[in-house]
Amino acid sequence: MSKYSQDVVRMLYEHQPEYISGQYIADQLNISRAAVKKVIDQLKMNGCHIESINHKGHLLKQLPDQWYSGIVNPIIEQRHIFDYVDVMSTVDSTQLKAKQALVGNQDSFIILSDEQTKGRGRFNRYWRSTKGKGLWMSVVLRPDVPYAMIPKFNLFMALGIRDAIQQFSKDEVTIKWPNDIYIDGKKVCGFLTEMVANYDAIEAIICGIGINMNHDPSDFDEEIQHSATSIRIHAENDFNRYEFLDVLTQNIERRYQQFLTVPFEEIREEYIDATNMWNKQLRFTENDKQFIGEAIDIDHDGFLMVKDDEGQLRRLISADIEL
Ligand code: BT5
Repeated sequence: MSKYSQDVVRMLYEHQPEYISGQYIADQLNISRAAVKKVIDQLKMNGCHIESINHKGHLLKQLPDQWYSGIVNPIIEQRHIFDYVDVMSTVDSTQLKAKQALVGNQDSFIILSDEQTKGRGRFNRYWRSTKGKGLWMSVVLRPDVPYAMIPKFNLFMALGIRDAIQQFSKDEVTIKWPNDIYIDGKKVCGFLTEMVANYDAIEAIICGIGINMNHDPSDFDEEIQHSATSIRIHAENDFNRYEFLDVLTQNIERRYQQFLTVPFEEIREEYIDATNMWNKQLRFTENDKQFIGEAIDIDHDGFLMVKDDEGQLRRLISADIEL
């Protein structure tokens, strides 16, 4: 693609729903009108839905089902906690890319991709990351905190992600402790937090976030059709992926700052209210062992308190839970 394509997409996006003339774009970028036309033709060929009318100009009719760095960059530049964002069209896993990119520097950044060919969940389980349908990203941060704080990071992120999705969903969005976000009994997001550490401190936190955004029910393959949902399925209005990225990263920034400055206790009630696991029998898997029990509380450190079916109280830091 032309080196001006990102600038042109950004201008079209910022001017929606107005048309902008080829001359205006040419003047802003200091290129010829013929060059602008070439860029716009290229964008159209790449699936960007642009309407061009003589004497009126060009209008971005529909948002492309892909991430354009020309629109993504200005959004992330507003977030103080990130140095940059790397926008990719395809990648094995944003998590793997992030781990490679964090070596030998102190940058905090985001890797965002339209598609992942080897998206991974916890315990190396697959994460289906269909092209153009979701938000597949990894966030690298550099908090100066002890290892023991990592589970707490997850709790703050869960609230940030939940709040962001809720702004776009007409149905209630809930947290399934510790790693999932649900709408209407189905998983809309899975995330995980990993870290790179040296002998005495954390070098980086890498938070991988997978959010189903634009899927119709038929876009999910058989294995997850009964258990997965997307924001679009529950959205009131047309869903704008860039607005969502803006809101999501604002929430991540806010919760990250909270994570650094307040104890979990301060958000504990809010977290409990946002969680969907109370008052029912659940199946837990912890270190390959299964048991049935009822979640009864989240304690001051963010551990899940469970009463198992033998009446014994268990304190979990992580587990697989079937609702
Ligand atoms: C998670 O794992 O839920 C964490 C997923 C993290 C994915 C992000 S995407 C960006 C970054 N790059 C990566 O490679 N990973 C991160 P877990 O709790 O283990 O759940 C995995 C299970 O969710 C699978 O075994 C499937 O049953 C189900 N699943 C897979 N893809 C799904 C999807 N798109 N939507 C809903 N459920 C899915």
